[in-house]
Amino acid sequence: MEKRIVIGDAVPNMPWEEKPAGSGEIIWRYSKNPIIPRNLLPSSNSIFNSAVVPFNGKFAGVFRCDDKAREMNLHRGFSEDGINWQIDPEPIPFICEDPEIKYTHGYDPRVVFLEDRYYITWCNVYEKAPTIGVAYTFDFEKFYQLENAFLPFNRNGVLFPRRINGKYAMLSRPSDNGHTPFGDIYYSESPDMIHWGHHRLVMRTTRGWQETKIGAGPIPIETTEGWLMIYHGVLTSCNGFVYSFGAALLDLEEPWRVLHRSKQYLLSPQELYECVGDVPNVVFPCAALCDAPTGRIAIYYGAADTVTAVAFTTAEGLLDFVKNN
Ligand code: BMA
Repeated sequence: MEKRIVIGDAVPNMPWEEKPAGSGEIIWRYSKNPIIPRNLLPSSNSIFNSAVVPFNGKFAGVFRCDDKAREMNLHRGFSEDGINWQIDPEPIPFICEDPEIKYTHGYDPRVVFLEDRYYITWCNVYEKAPTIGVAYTFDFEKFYQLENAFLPFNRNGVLFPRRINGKYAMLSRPSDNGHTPFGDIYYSESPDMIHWGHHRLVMRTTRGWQETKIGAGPIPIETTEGWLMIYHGVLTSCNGFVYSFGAALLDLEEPWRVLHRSKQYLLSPQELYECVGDVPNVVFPCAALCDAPTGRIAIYYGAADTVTAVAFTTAEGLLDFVKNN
């Protein structure tokens, strides 16, 4: 049992796996990856880059399901154990009073429990341009869509799980309308989840696996030493983009201040399901469940833009990694 360093709840009811004997890695893949095959739904071409949360003693999630027309959509799912999922065949019917911002398509969701409800952020297609969509649900039955957080073009909108200095807080990655060849992580605040400002730069790209662009991944994990932010980074190889992920530690009260950042990646595409698929060489994390009493973490990531996989680590291991690398 680790000493308690994570602020949050227990997530006891998932089949946690211990680090394989003899492994020197900080992070280890679930033995039965991928957990969600591309064709779980009759209509799906691929199911990846998806977000899950503990819900009513079980699990709920919002899944990126690209269909066989290659439309990107958000679908609801439930699970008893966080591993085996039942996903709705139809996209979420968001309730939205303003036809101007009404959901048409979306991708790369994140989900967080914040105060009294679950918020969903995603890359929303508004007037054919990507920006950050925001919605909430109390029960995973009705989903209410709010204003888009930012102007296009923006991706990877990730909320913090509590207010910071009295404000809602979000990370995001201003981008372009295509396969953005640049991108840094920014921090923004809002008093009401509608109006966003107080924009601050958090981190720029740097060398190696994070040389081309970076984007926040799962909801940051609150620890006694700062916010643990798992993020993806992209390297441009002679064969195209390679998506890996690493971690950084952000100041608790001023999260735009980076305390530590990993020079090495935590996980890069190396298994066959990460290297081969619709977009080869992609691992893209969108959720991390942390069992606060033990510090165990399960990271959910999309692999090769095709399937969904899980990897395990610990908060203590991650903290040591970001501090020592
Ligand atoms: C990004 C997003 C992700 C995707 C990645 C690799 O721009 O579209 O959804 O996983 O590219 O294709």
